[in-house]
Parts: sequence; C-alpha cells; structure tokens
Amino acid sequence: MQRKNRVILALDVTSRADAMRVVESVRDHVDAIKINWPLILAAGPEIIAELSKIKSVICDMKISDIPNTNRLIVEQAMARGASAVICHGFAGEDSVRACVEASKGQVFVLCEMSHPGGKQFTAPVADKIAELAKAAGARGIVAPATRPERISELRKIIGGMEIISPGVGAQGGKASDAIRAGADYIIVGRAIYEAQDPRDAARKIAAEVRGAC
Ligand code: NUP
Repeated sequence: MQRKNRVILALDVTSRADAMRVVESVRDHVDAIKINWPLILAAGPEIIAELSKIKSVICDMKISDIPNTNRLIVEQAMARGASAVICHGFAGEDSVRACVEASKGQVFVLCEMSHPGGKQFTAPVADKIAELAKAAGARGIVAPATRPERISELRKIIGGMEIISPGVGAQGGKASDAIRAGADYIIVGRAIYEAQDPRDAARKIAAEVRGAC
C-alpha cells in the first residue's frame, strides 16, 4: 500500500456499481480500499480481484475462528488479490498466527474497537492483544480514532508496526487527532461514500491528514 494520502477508504456499499463509482471518484485521494462483509456478500468475492487491480485491498473480515478455518479464509482472500486482511485477536495467539502464516505477514489485528461497545470487552484486553499481534509477527493493528489517547498507548506497545485507525467522521473521530496520536493511516467510510461529493470529501480529509503530519 502506497503511503501517500494515509487514508484508507472503507467501502461499505452494497452493490458493485456503487463500489466502482465511489472508487473511481476518490482513487487519487486514498491509498487503499478496505472491504467488509456488506460488499463481499452483495457483489461476490470476485470484487476483491476487481478492486485490487485499482488499489491495494484490505479484507476486513474480522477473522476470529480456530486456526485451520482462519487459514482457509485468509487463503481465499489472498488468492483473489487481497493485499492484507484484518483478524480479531481474542481468538488467541494460535488463531492469529494462522492468519499471519497464510498471508505471509499481511495481517492487521483488531485490538480495540472504535464504537461505544468497544469499551465493554475489547478495551480491557486491547494492550494484551497488541502484545500478541507483535509476538505473532502481524503487520499492524487496528486502533480507534474515536479514542486517540488509546492509539498513543497502543503505539508504545507495538513500536514501529503499522496502526490503521477507523472511527473518523461518522463515528465522531477526527482524522488529524488520530494521525497526531500515532496512526499511520485513518480508515474512513460514510464520511466519504455518503458525501454529496465523495471526491471532494476524500480530498479534504487527505488535506487534513497532510496538515497533521
Ligand atoms: O473498531 C473498528 N471500527 C470500525 O469502524 C474496526 C473496524 N474494522 N471498523 C470498520 O471501519 C467498520 O466495519 C467500517 O467498515 C469502517 C468504518 O466506517 P465508517 O464509520 O467510517 O463509516
């Protein structure tokens, strides 16, 4: 993934046509596309291959199963051209290691979720999950832009690993706060794809990020 805009588009639209329309309009202002179950289920898994011809694709399937099933899921995503996947850490180190092995290290481990409920169960164990992600050889972690102070704390645990950070815009987080707290990339969905002018919204967010660097 190119480190130019430091913005990852969360493409949670539910048709191939909408996906291609949004991507075409914002492609100059984002570095990667993160897709999740809504688009994969609506458009079919071949959307991974189609989008990966345009930009790096991160498959946010929040993989959280036993090691063998994790491996099978990651292999399917990588075979279609995904450049990275997102897994949960709570399933344990062997499950995370299976994702790391199947993706040759291209895994982001979700440590602390960005929504209010993320404080309930993920926040209390997030530091341990960050340690696990480091020990397992993951590429990076997912940390909440809605709580920038947590990005800084998790950064101390993982050192130079990458942090990608959702929660900007619709969930109330601010791009510049997340970047200043230590995020490498912010993840933005609705604030871009639901905007009247997605290209302009993405351009403004990328400019805010540049200003914070
Ligand atoms: O903790 C997380 N919070 C979160 O919002 C982990 C995630 N992977 N996400 C994802 O980021 C979420 O599933 C969605 O795809 C995106 C945020 O979208 P939006 O709130 O910017 O629309």
